Amino acid sequence: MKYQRSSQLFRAASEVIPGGVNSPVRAFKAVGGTPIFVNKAKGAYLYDADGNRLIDYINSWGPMVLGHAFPPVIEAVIEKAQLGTSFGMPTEIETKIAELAVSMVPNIDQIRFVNSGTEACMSAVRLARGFSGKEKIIKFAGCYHGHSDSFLIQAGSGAVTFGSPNSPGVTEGTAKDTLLAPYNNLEAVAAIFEANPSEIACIIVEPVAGNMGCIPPDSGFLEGLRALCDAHGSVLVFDEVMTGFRLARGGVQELYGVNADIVCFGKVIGGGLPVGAFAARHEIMSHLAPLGPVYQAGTLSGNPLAMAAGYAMLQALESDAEVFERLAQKTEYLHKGIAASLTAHNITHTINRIGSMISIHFSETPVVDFETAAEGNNERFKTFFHGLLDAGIYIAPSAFETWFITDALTYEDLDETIAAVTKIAPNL
Ligand code: KE4
Repeated sequence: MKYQRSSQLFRAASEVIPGGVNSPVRAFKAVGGTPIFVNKAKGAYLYDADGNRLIDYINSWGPMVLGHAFPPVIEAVIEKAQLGTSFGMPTEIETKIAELAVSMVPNIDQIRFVNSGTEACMSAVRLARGFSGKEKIIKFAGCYHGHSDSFLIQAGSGAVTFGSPNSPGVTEGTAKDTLLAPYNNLEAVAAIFEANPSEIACIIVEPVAGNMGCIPPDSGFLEGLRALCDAHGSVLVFDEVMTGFRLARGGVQELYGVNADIVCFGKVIGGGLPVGAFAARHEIMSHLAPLGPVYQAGTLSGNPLAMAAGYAMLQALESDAEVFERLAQKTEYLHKGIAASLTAHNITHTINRIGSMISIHFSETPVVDFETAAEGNNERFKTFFHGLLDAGIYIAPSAFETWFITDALTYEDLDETIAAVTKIAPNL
C-alpha cells in the first residue's frame, strides 16, 4: 500500500492528538483519504513516511518560497541554536530583521514580531481599536485571518450583514462587533459604514485573497477601501500573512500602489519557523505597549532562532532582484499548461493567478468572492487532488486554498505536473 506507514502514523497520532493533526486542514477532511506524514523535504520535494517523493505545491502553506531546507536558513538556525534557544530578553537579531523588513515594505516605520499570523492579525485589530477608539470591524466572507474569536464569524442575514459565530466558543457579544461584506463588493462595505456611522475601527482584508482559492482584488477594490477608511476615520489593515514577501518585495502595497495603515505578516517572514508580525507608521505603533496603552505581549516573540531563519530568508529575497519575476513566470507557465490540458478534455474550469499564487476551480463562473468560489464542483476537485497525489504531486487538500509556487521548482517539475493533469483529466 502506497501510504501504509502514513496510515499507521495517523492512527497513532489520532490517539493522542485531536483528529491526529495540529491544524485541521491537514486532516484531509475536505478531500477524504489519509493524511500524508512527511519525513523530510528539500527544494521542491517532499519525502513522505513511505518513501514517496512528492512535488510540493503547498510549501508549508507559503513560507518555503525559496524551497524546503533552504541552506542559508538552515545554517542560520543551526548557528543560533548553539548560542541558546530563547532568553526572554532583547537580542540584536530582532533589530536586524526589523530594520530589513521596514526597508522592504512601504508605509511602515516599525514592526512588532509575534508567533503566528493569527497573533499578528488579532493584535492588529486590537491596535486599530485602541488607535481609533472605535469597536466594530469589517471583514470579508471567505477571508481568513487566523482563529481569533473576532475572525471566526460567518455572514448572517439582513441588509447590513451582521456577523454570527461560526464556531462554538465564540460569543454573540464578540460576533456583534464583526460585520461582513462579500469580497470585491465596495457597495456592501459603503452600506455598512452608512449603517454604523463613526463606529468602524478598521477594515481587515486579504488584499489578495488566498483562503477561498486565490482571488485577486477587482480593479479599484483596494483603492475604494482606502477611500472609505479615509472618509470615515477608520484603519485599513492589510492581512499580508500569505502575500507579504511572496508577491513582491513590498507585498501587495507595492504591487497595487495602495497604502494600508497596518500590515500583518507571517509565513515567509519566519522562513518556516513560527513568526508573525504587524507593522505600521509611528503614529499608530506609538499606541502599543510599552510605549502606549494597547497591550500585546509574548514569551517567545522575537525568538532568536525564528528571527535568524526569517532574517536569512528576507536577505535572500532582498538580494535577488529577479526572484519575484521568476516566480511569476513559473506560475504563468503552470497556468497555461494546466489550462491547455483541462480544455483539451472539455473540463469546465477557471484558474485564478497572481504572482506565485494560483488556484484551480471546477466551475463555469469567474471566482471573485466566497459565493462564486463555493460554486465549484467539489467532487471533481477531490478526484483531481487524489489523481495528482497518486502521480506524486501534492496540492492543497481543499478547493478553498491557493497553491504556493516555490522558486525551487524547475520547468521539468512543472512539465511533470502538467503531464499528471493531462493523465487524470479523462477521469474528471
Ligand atoms: P497562522 O495563525 O496559521 O500562522 O496564520 C493565520 C492566517 C492569517 N492570515 C492569512 C491570510 C492566512 O492565510 C493565515 C493562515 N493560512 C492557512 C492556510 N490557508 C494556514 C494553514 C492552516 O490553518 O493549517
